[in-house]
Amino acid sequence: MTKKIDLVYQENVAIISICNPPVNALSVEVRKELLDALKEAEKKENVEAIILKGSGKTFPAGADIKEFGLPPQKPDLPTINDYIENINKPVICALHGNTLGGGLEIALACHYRFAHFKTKIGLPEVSLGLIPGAGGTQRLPRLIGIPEAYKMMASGLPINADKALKLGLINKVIQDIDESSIHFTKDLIENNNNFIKTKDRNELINNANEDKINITELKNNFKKQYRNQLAPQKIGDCLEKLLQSSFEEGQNFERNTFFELLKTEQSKSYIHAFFAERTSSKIPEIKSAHPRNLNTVGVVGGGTMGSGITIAALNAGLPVTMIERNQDSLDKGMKNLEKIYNRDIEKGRLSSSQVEEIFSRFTKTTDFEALSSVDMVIEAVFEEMNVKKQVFKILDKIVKKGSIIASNTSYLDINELASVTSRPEDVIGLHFFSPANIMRLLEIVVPDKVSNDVVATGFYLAKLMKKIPVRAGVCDGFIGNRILNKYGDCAYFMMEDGATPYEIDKAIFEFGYPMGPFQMFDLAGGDIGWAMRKRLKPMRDKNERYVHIPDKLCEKGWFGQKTGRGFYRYDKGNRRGDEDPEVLEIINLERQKKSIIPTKFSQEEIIRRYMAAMINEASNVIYEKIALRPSDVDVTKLYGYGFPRYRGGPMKYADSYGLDKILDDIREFEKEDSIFWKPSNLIIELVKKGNNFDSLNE
Ligand code: 3H9
Repeated sequence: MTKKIDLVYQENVAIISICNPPVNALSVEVRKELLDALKEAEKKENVEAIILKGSGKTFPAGADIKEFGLPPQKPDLPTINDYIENINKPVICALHGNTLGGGLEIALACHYRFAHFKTKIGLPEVSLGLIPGAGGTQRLPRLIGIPEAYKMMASGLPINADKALKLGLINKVIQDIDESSIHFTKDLIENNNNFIKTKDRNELINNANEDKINITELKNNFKKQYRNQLAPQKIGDCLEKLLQSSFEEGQNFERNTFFELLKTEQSKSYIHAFFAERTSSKIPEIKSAHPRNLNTVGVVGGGTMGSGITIAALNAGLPVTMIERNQDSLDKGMKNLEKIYNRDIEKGRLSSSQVEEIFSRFTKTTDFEALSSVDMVIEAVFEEMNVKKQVFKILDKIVKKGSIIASNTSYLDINELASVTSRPEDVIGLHFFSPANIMRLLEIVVPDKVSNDVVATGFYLAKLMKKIPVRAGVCDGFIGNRILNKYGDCAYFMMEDGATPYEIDKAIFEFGYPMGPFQMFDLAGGDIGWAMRKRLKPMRDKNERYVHIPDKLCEKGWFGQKTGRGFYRYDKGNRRGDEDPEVLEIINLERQKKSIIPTKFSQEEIIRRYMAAMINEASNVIYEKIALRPSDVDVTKLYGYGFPRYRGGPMKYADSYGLDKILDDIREFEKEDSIFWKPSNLIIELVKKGNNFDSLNE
């Protein structure tokens, strides 16, 4: 086994490097060897100081998440941190890369902390449903005070080295890890510097009462901000303990709380999401092919989607040519871009010179010929097969051999689009989500004849754009929208059967979504769903249940937020929307027409049906190999549709709820409507075998 720790001596300084690529996670081997190295360096008489650093790209980015859930193995991290803190020689850590979680907790126990100017420093345990479990909640506030420490731990967001210096978290920002840390360590030795252990720094804690720090109030604020999440509240409990007891008692309390959280469904779901999003780019095509050259991109369309895609490509460092059919549309596209970049400048996200550089890579024209030499064209024109086919025919004639022709369609058949070109092997679907410059999900839709290197290029583009790619097969709506249509229908059925749109939205919001389905329909624009329903009408089984209410609203021109009315009223720019009695009247009329006697739906019942519809269709999507694995469905729903991350995604939720119970629910609803609620074969098979969705994630 390769060594995880490297110990070298440079005159009177011991240098310990942690080598466990890719992120130097603190696995049991690392911990064992680290403790041995610390003991050895401590014992050496001529050693006057110890430097601790990470080799390669980073200081440790945390505990080894793969070990969570396995029986704990000694030595544990708190023991190592206590050991470091109690060494009688100065222990200095030289931080770089991503100093996160357990990595930062080691640093907090050291006597001095130097950080390379590019270091990111944070305690992201909340993003795994956990709290820092190796002294972080007790040491960080002793260095930077309770409010700042609570903010860092509850948000999980890293700070940069300058901010860390300002807060008092580190002692020095350095330019070079090796030279500067040795140089400053020698300074410390020469000046015979006395250090104070972090656990003994009680000044900020003792001042907490004087400073009127109210942890209950902070906890309440975070309760609102991090709705339904356990860990931010538990961090507050640890901070209360910090004020009431000794360091050791505080640390024990923290440790117990950490293990308590590790057992929760929330933490398991978060950890599932962590690995799911790193698995989605592991696809068969990449094993056998390399990406094609991707140095220039063309975008056809300057509307909302086209502009968003253009910005995503520009921000990824690519030169982009935007095409529109006339000057007027081109000017509108340009305005879209300027609006977003001006906001970036206003908010300090980009400087004027950065934006200038970005625009120097941007070309706009109405002449398709300008695309002749680009490596990839992404079509983002009106969502209508014939319009897209026209564009594809033109592109086929113009773009050079070997260029990739991609469509941003969110529903349409990419095989059909590919068939109008002379090179279906170059055609792929790249389904961006709106706003495309912000939303991280990218469905990469793989038609029958596309070549593997084109698929690999799609995944490469996602990486350049820092997006989360998910491989999808061709079907109406691919993974995300196909499933959305089913639970959207389920929401319509509940509305027609007796629940108001507002009751349904409230239930879904409380389940953890940022908004309910009717708020989402209003935000996206009712006309989009309406167009899709009209397109699918000829294919619809006459016996299928169909709810006319959304069409009735569309017939009135009520398309949601953009028209001021939809399922909600948006008077005078009110974007939250008010309940609308006229909508309730329309619903009532429709119920009367169909002789439906309204029934009451509890929140629990709404969730039960909504989730069953979602999971059943998701299961079909996996069964038909539209999604490669259940975790890809989870990633799609987490990143594109607002599924609460602390529930891990619909497939993880199904496993937690019990697949047999899901099947029971579906069979119960099947008695009302055997077409809509036909149980998925995959669920039936899995339940028969006593398996769950996770068994298919390998
Ligand atoms: C903690 O520390 C608890 C303590 O308070 C208490 C303990 C008692 N473990 O993300 P990437 C893998 S909780 C195991 O693509 P990047 C990852 O799966 C932890 N594996 O790289 C991937 O594997 P693969 C607190 C890990 O450069 C590969 O490394 N820390 C871990 O885009 C590359 O990862 C965190 O929550 C890990 N800790 O981003 C930080 N981290 O190639 C978690 C990564 O097989 N990590 N892997 O798919 C991150 O946020 C990002 O990895 C990081 C680098 C920003 C560091």
